[in-house]
Amino acid sequence: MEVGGSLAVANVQRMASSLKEVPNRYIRPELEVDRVVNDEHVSIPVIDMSKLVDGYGKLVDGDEESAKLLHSACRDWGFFQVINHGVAEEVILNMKDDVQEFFRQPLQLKMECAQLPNDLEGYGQAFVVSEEQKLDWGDMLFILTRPIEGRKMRFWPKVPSSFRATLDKYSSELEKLSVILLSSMARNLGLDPDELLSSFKEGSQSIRMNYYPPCKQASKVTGLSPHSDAGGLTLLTQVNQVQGLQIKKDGKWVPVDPIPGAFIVNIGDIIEIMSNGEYKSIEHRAVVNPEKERLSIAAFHNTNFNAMIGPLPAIISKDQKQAPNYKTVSAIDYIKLVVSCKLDGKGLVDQMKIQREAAPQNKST
Ligand SMILES: O=C(O)CCC(=O)C(=O)O
Repeated sequence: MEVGGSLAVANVQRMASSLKEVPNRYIRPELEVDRVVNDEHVSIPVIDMSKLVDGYGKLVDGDEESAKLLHSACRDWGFFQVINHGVAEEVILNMKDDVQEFFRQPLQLKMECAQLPNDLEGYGQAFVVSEEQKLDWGDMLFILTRPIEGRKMRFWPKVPSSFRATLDKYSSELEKLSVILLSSMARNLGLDPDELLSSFKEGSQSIRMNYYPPCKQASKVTGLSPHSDAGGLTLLTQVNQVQGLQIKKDGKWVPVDPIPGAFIVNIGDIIEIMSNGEYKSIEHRAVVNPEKERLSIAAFHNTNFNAMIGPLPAIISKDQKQAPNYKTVSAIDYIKLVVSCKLDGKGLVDQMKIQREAAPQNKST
């Protein structure tokens, strides 16, 4: 299925290794006015998954406190960290090692996995839709990992030799975790888990491995532009100890400090739309370090290609007073919309919102 691609731009890792001055296309004047909270007390909620599921990954009843914490994390933050999530440490460490090794290779070898025109997968940069657009200070390797029959192995690195098996294992473990999280969320939304999960059954999963080189003018560039994730649920791992993720909370940028071994989870636009706005996707961005490289791995869990993206009928009928706040479109049309947009805050969700005329005011005579 062809859904469109990204315009080709320079490789940032190579440029960074030889550059004296950052090209103007990477300089972001808006960063001068952005407010960043450097308050240690602002931290995203932490969810202990061992309180929500049993040793077999089945949801347990009873721990109201933890269920409520997850509900408020999804409703009020859109971002949280999960600990005791059941994904073996070895699976995460292997993934981190292999991703680091991939980016360490000479450009020529990495280019064996390069993006092609009209395709988002592969090694390169995404979301470049015009020659005038400002660019991000980073490269990425983007791979569709599920459904398995949709995999395009030409984009899967052969070096290091363990890469393909490592990514396959990581993909299946994160898929299982995402189903558990989605089931808990469905329950918190007053749904039968299947009312949400049916759209994600045999859904797609894609994994983006981000590489942000150090930049002497780090305060003037952006690693990844502010955006909310277009998909359902994202599970993020920071590969090395270099902090860089920031989320927008009450109009200010808040740095997120990852807990070692935890996943950072965020609600994507699809869950915002399906929950009719009860849960919110949150704008986030990646900043760059002046001295050290930074790497992250984001796993996006999306619906299957037959799903309809819109407020879930079960949510609307649960509360007859609720009108749908978002349009409903096919998953394919939704993907086309995503690919045609540059990363731009919550622009995509705004396009899906139903605009209502303000009710006419009663005129007193
Ligand atoms: O690098 C990060 O911490 C954020 C990555 C991210 O937001 C993404 O890949 O969509």
